[in-house]
Amino acid sequence: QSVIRLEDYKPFSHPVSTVHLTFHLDPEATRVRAEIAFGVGTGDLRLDGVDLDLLSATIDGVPVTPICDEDGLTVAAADLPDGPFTWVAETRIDPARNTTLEGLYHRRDLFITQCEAEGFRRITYFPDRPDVMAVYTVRIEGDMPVLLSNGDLTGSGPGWAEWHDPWRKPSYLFALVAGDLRSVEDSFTTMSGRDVTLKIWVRDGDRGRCAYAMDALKRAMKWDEDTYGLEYDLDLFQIVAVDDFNAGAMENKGLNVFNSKYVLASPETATDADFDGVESVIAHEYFHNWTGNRITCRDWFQLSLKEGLTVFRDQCFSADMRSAPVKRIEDVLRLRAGQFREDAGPLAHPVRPESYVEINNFYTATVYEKGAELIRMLREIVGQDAYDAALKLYFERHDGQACTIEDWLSVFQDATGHDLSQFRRWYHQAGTPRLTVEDRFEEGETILTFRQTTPPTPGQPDKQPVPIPIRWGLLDDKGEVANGMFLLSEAEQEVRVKTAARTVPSVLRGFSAPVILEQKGQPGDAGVRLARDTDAFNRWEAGRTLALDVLAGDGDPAPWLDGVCAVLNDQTLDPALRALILSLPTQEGIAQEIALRDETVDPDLVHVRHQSLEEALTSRLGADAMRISRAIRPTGDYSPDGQAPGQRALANRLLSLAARRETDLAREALAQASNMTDRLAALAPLIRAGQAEAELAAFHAEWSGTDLVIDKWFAMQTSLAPAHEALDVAQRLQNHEDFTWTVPNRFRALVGGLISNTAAFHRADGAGYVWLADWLLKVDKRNPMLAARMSAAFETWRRYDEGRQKLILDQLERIASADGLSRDTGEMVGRMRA
Ligand code: B3K
Ligand code: ZN
Repeated sequence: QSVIRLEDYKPFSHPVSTVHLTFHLDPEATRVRAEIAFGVGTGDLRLDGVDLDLLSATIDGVPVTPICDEDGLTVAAADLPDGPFTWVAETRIDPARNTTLEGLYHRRDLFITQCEAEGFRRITYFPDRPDVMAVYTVRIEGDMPVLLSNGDLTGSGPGWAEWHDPWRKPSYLFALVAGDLRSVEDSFTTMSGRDVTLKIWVRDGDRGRCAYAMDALKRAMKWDEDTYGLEYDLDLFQIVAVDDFNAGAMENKGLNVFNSKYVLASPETATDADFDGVESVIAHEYFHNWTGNRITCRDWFQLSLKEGLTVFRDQCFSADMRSAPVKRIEDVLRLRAGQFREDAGPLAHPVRPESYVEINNFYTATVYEKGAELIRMLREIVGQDAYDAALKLYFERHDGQACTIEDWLSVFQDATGHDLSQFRRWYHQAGTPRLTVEDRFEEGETILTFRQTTPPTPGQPDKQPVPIPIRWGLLDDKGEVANGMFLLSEAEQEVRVKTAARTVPSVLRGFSAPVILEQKGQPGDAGVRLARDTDAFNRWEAGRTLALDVLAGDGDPAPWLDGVCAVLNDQTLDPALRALILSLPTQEGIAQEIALRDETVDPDLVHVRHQSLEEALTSRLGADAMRISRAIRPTGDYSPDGQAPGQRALANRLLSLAARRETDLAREALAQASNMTDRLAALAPLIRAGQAEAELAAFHAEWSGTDLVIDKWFAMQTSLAPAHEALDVAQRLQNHEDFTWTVPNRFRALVGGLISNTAAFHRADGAGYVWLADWLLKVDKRNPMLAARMSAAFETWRRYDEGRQKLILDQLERIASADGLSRDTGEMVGRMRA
């Protein structure tokens, strides 16, 4: 496998100014004419191209015969004019047989493109790299009512349309969508008074489920103006929802393409979490217009330049739209579940990687979520005003450019005067730093001693200290006596605070840095924080600490039970926060904690402990669970905004506990449920108890044909079925007539659902591993990106006992030695086995 290295970066040989594309759309034989204006350059002309039939090529009108190979073509320098020249090539492609869902593909009568990272080379020969930017004009010919591309519509007639995007862009932001689509229209007036037409394109029949996405889009546009002073820069902004998509969505200039999961939502079909997802993905893709499109990446090693920053921006947006502490807790849960897990295993890599085989394998939790944490820390270190000044300078200095993370850090240094040389390590060092804190009280002072280490990761045996912003507070029995922010930059440092007596430290408030905190306090400290920390995040964190003492060790459940019951009854606390505090860590979270303690993870034991703590909480609450659940459940019309989702979350958490004893309570709740959130919450205990047959059949009958809901029907069964039955359930469902493994959403629902059912996937006999490997081998032949991504289910193999380790390694080896394995999956499996 050939390795691409950051150190080998060279600018492209020839500048490009304009690109004119003409598409004659045909499912099996689309012809693409590309006219590219090249400027004066040096050396051969090397263009990327994959799975293309070259029909003709000319340079300044004179036919040329380039040397073609598997990845592209070369025109020797000797055959190129001295001055600028125009390249025209005609290629033929087969969108119907393109099963990779990269480039131009044809599914269910729609033509769809996905060009990031390297899909454009499946459309025509081109320098398919983000630092080659050009102005695109596109003509589409095809017998379909809707023919879309980037920018503004400049002309159209029956069977054709022409588009022009005035903004220079890299090829990965090119998009085309064609087919029978309907739109929902709205408009937005920008801060400078320009009217922007907004269109969301969906299939006939789906227009009724676009209102929330449209509303989120308008709120995101306004927020970016208010918060960053950034205005939209075209007269038209379009979103297309498609059912066959590998990613969540794509920020193509002026024409975002979305997985329909992040557009279509109604109270009957989408849960509160789905509404949240729509809001944040709509915002994320819209925010990319500045952080990604106007300022893009020089090369794919810089991916976090746009992704980390854009995730951070969408997190802040969502925090402003709803409860900020609750959003922070959700973001940290996600960070730990995906990124801490990745950082602790064989796939660990820095936020700015140094090499890759297949770039699609680096659209990871580390590049996205840890990348966002780094921006958050920068803001923490320099302060909000300096952060604002730095962002202002970033857009002034780099608008229209393809940049590096170094450029970004230089802007921060120049704008704020902070020396960020040590901060760079955060981008280059993989692994999650461990932070320990010890406290002592001496002569009228509370002394906090902080220490940091970062464990070795693949290719990086030795680590240097990183700057860790630590927000802290000190609590006594009346409340908070002091607080502050400390920047730990050395391996060990102390903070001294004058206090009258010993206080209880609350450190890393708001999760001010993406580290694993080990707190060597006194018994009872966590209970104090859970009861009265002024920082909501650390109240939640204290509950989690107490729960993990029971779940990952042999701690006494009483402090956790006492603490969370007190919280439950605190009417002054946001119900959403109470619901989070009342929830146990996931089995994945427990496994991570056990692994951190250098103990072997036994998935069956984790499952048993998880169940018994749920049981203990159920007993403790007794009749209170249903009483409070009923009292807090919102009545009246469903709204995904405001207090209602938090109230539902708490009501449903309590229902899940109460229904452990009495499944009839879940049946009753199901009968009364009037929205998808409540329905799924009521179904879950029945599925867990293996008593949902009739209910699942009724659910299926009601929603047959509504793909996103049928996805849920598959996912809830494989993810919630009792561990010893779940694999059988999955094997039965994969023969269901609605199961189409070639549709990524459906595949992820069933297979991803089973993987998330940890005790089932990690069955001691290895049947779960064999089953997944069979699927990966099958999917890899069609859609390598999807298979490669799913293969990360195996990344935790070192956590388990020798028996399971061997069973997983056997499957990894079997995959690695399969004929015709893709570069994508080959790289993943190779890294996991290394
Ligand atoms: N930039 C796209 C992701 C593309 C995935 C390519 N494998 C969506 C996003 O991050 O906004
Ligand atoms: Zn993104």
